[in-house]
Amino acid sequence: MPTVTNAAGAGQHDFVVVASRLPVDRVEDPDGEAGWRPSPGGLVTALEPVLREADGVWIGWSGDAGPAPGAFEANGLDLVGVGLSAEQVRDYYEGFCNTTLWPLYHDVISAPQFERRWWEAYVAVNRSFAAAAAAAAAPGATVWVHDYQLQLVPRMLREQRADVRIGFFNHIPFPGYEIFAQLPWRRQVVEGLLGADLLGFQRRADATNFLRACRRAAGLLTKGNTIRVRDADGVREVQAAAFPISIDSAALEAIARRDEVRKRAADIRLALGRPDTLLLGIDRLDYTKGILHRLTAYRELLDEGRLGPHVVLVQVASPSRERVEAYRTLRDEVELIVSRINGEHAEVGSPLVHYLHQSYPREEMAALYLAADVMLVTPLRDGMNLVAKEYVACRYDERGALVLSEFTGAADELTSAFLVNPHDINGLKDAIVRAATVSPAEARRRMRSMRRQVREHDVAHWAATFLDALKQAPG
Ligand code: GDG
Repeated sequence: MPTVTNAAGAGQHDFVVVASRLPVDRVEDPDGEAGWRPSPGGLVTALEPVLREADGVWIGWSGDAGPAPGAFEANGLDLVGVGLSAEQVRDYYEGFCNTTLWPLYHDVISAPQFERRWWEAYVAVNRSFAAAAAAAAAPGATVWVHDYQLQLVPRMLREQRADVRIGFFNHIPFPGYEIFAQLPWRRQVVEGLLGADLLGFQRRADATNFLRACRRAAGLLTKGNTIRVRDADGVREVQAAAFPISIDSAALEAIARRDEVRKRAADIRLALGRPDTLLLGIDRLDYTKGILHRLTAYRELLDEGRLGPHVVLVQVASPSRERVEAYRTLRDEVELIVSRINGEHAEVGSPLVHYLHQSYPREEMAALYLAADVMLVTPLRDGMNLVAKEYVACRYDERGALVLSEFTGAADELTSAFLVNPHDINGLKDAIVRAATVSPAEARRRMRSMRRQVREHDVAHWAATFLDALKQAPG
């Protein structure tokens, strides 16, 4: 039995979620009074029932520089805010997380930068999160740590609290060893993660890449999904496996079925001048999402006159990481090609690309999904891609077609999509044309099969499967 090494300082929560961000945003009312507004995402929807049932707490950062907000309650959930100084936001968040790890783990689509100062900030911030988790967890609690921003937390936490059960889930890809090996701190990252009892990845390939990194970067023995780790308490066995994340399919479908959302979908098509075909892209404005490849394919199809008379593209690119240079450059490149397409092909009053650098409420997203004939999801690398699953969940009418990059986790599951290699612009163009001209019968067959997958494997199923495996992990 594991020992309670810190029972005196143990907290009171039997279930602790540790994620880079809190599930709320700080807001100010007109009188300058600060408060918190829920920022609903898939993760909080999935974990809310578990949090309520197990007297849980969510530890995260508010998104603003400043002192730690500490423990508070919002929307009936217990939350603990970790504080980041302005320097930590720069070095840890914008630096190590978004300019080192993000591009490295996405197959170096953009060149990662390795700065020793950023690594030191990463260690310090991970230590703050681990301390907050150690203080909140009751003896024998379950702690679930999320994502690449917090890879050192499992080991730091285990060193303080050998009694707790620790799970870790990586939302983004885990790269092949030849790429991971570039990281000057590769051994520390592997050892940090191995403080967990169970490590979850989006795809089998990510888990395999991690197992290889354990052998190569840390010289450990692995057998199947199991890694043998020797630490202060002797030999432990850690499991690494795939747990593909999903969405709250039923809730999203219910939004799409609302009268006002269906009306809005019809109004969107009207506002676009009743196109014969409506193509749609929805992404955070991120260089992993293949937005430029998609726009290039669309532009060439227009140049060649292969798309029929009235085919319109709506591209929502929600603002993201705007202080990071690679994101500013991408925005310029996207806006240049959008204006070239419109400059060369549009007529007065009817642009061919409707580019929206804004964020929308979920109802508007559902209306867009419902209005679109062809959904374009073309990342160069993506852990899962929830947008693809959201499109499928909204299409209760069994219409519409999905063009989906092979390099997303979703492609392992949504095999009835029109699968593409986004680097192959000719192949991408052919897939767009096929999706735009597919017969209604074939479109229905494909959509039905994808909908079955998304309905049966929703986010609640994902969380339950992971937490069940964590309970059973050898530890
Ligand atoms: C990471 C991994 C993995 C986007 N714009 C708006 C908006 N969104 C929502 C989408 C979707 C979510 O954001 C984006 O999720 P993705 O999965 O597509 O991508 P990442 O943000 O890169 O997420 C990814 C995910 O973690 C989960 O593990 O799938 O691979 O990179 O839900 O709908 N939502 C609203 N307005 C917008 O303007 N309301």
